[in-house]
Amino acid sequence: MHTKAMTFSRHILEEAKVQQDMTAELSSLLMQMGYVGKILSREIARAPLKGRLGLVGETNPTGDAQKKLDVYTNDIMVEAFSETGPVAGLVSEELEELKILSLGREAKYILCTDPLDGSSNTDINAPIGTIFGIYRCSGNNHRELEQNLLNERMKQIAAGYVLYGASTMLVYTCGHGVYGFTLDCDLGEFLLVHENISCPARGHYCSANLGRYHEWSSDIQNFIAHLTVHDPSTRRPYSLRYTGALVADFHRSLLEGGVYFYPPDADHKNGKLRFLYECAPLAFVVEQAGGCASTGTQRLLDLKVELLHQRAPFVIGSTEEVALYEKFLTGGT
Ligand code: AFP
Repeated sequence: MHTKAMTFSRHILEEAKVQQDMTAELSSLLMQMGYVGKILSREIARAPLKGRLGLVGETNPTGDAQKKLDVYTNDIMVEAFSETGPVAGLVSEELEELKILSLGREAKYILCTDPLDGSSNTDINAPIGTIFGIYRCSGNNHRELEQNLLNERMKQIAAGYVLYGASTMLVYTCGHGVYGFTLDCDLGEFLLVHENISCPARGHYCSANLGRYHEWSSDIQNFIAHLTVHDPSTRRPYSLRYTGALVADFHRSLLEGGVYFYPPDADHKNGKLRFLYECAPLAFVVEQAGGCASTGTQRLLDLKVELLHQRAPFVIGSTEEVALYEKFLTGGT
């Protein structure tokens, strides 16, 4: 079985034969991301044995309490991409500023990442993830790179995530479909399991932190009232699934259909999730799979960002549910 299987590296090489934008530099960057996914998978599994659970006692640039694993996985990410040439700059949830990694000729990309998504799950052995978005870049120094990234003169050309769950999965797109690979730990290879993933146009799961229900606008409360009405002819009520790790909750919507949303609340006036390394990469993935991502009032990827750690209201998943959410938010129902 394994001799026929398509490894992640071979998949990238095959794509490079037919996709012009899959340059040698992008291929090597993506392969390195696969390698990082394997290291993180191993280190996350060992964390309880190595004393790497619990809090550090510091906060990250957006005010979240940092877990030891947040810092450790960020250090691994920085180290892994400092050793290779294609990444000019790294934007991470755990770093205040864009970090220059290389200004060499090969350094054509900016990597935006949340190295450890869902940190509240680390200490209870629940799913967590790594999110990445890759932007083509130009710029000779820190200021130019950051300005170009924020002015959207750089295009997101690849994105994906690694999900550390019952098994470790890597899902990626480089703008020509979405592919999902499962890590075979014995072989040390990500093997293709989900070819050309298509997000169902409609599902019956919804994911949101309903603990915030009373802080949400009446439009969103009405949307929830709609989803929870008992009407089997329209497959309602929807079932609630919420792990507290965006990657895990989104992954369910991507494969099985449904909707994930994180609207503004009392503590997060502009939503909680960060645009560059949480929302935008998953938006790119979902659109490539035929789904949708929005702020509730506009396409997510059309949003102009001014700050590296800018937050955005976020809804993502099946086209029908995202459209319905927008309809409730813009007074269409
Ligand atoms: P981090 O662990 O990277 O900070 O991400 C957590 C997260 O941004 C996202 O993964 C979850 O969907 C969301 O927060 C959960 O937030 P609540 O605990 O407020 O529901």
